[in-house]
Amino acid sequence: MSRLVVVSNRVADPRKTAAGGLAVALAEVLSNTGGLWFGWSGKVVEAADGGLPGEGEVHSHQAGPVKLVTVDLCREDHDAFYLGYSNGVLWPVFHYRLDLADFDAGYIAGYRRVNQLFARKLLPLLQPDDVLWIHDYHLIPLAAELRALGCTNRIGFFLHIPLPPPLILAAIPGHDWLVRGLCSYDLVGFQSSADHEHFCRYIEAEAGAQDLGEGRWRVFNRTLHAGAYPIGIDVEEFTALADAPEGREMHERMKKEYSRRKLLVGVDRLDYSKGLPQRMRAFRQLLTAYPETRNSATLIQIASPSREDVSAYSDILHELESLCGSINGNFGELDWMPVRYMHRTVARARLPGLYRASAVALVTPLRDGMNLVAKEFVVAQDPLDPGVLVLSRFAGAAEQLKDALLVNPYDAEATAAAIHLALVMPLEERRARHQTMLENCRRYDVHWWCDSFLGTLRQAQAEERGTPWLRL
Ligand code: GDG
Repeated sequence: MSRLVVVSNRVADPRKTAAGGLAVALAEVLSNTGGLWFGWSGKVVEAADGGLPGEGEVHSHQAGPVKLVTVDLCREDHDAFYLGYSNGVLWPVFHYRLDLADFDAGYIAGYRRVNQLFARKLLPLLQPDDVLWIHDYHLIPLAAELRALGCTNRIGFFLHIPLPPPLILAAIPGHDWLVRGLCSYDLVGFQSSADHEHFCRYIEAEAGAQDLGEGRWRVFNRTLHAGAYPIGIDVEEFTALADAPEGREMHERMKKEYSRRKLLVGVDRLDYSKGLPQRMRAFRQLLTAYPETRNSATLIQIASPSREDVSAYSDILHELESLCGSINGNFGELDWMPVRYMHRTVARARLPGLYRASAVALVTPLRDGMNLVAKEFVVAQDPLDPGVLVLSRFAGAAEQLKDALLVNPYDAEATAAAIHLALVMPLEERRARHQTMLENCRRYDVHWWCDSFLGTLRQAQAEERGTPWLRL
């Protein structure tokens, strides 16, 4: 089988457990093919130390059967490519937040420069039969840049975040350039059928694409495959983590600590897309509208630090701290604090025990590509006495986990009512809902995701040899 080359902004050492299910799963596929993983090293080189735009030192090391190759970025490239265009334009707009986008005209040049740098450094490492799998919004133009240098390998792209409807996408200056970049791939994968639908509507309306059926499109004089490939978790890996001594110990400890109360849990990166202030308002509404929950329900909210050098993130941090403080101030008792909020990263080995000890999980993003926490919560439950998932209808996961209590996170009253329902739900109903969700998580796990995406990409390879390359 041809070798797999994965390219993503960040590269994780798959041998470290902190890497998470995605890294482990990708590493497994990479190991089978003796693969290569390429990305940014995470190192920023200052101009004073010789960091030049569009240049960067390459590092390479072997992690088991997988070769990890990374490249440094200079300060100017990092700021324009990573902070500016990726996280200041694409992240907010793709999460429907035009109000938070900073359309600084200088960012796009840095974005393009880094994609060209990646293409230049990656090309000499490629073998003729390699299949390339590029990940996420940082690297949308990479296929076109590789093609411009003469690369003829098959290249697939997976977007981990949502794709907004055409009219929101069209607000980005240069959106047509961006979508031409997407159309340079042989296969483009999305998290949900809603995102896939947005892509199809955009290319039909803005680029006159022709639907060839079965996920194939004729656009910009070439053939492209597109589809929904919802990402899953590594169920076996996560179950093993739950059964490991640290997982069990955490579960026992939390059960004991909260034996008199029901535990609600939220685990998120501290990001405005995750709906944390809205969640706190819904929890405050729960305590207000259902007084019996006072002194009997505790919310543990882990908000792991993320992108702290982007200003919208410090705003959300302050808003969240102030809301948690006021809920505890208004409702807290000497022996009960309603919210335990932690702005810290918790060791991955402790997450399954925390999930399992919780009666309810609050996964209420305003917009999310998929949301893996929802799936981790389901998989960590005791099937005989499972907790209830309260899930935003705006998470990609809502297309699959239909037996969660689906909520509109903007509606604090209705979300509070759903949380109350979750807290009092009879055992039989909890079991029935959990069973169907668990089956879904098992069936559509991370291995299914890899296999189905790569299966289509390899098939596209056989079908479309000779399709002309698109130049940006
Ligand atoms: C993007 C898309 C899509 C969180 N806090 C801690 C911690 N986590 C882990 C969770 C989970 C992962 O991080 C978060 O996954 P999500 O899916 O929620 O979200 P994003 O980071 O926004 O990722 C998203 C995903 O890509 C995959 O395609 O689902 O929609 O936005 O695994 O457990 N892990 C540890 N400590 C924490 O404090 N160890």
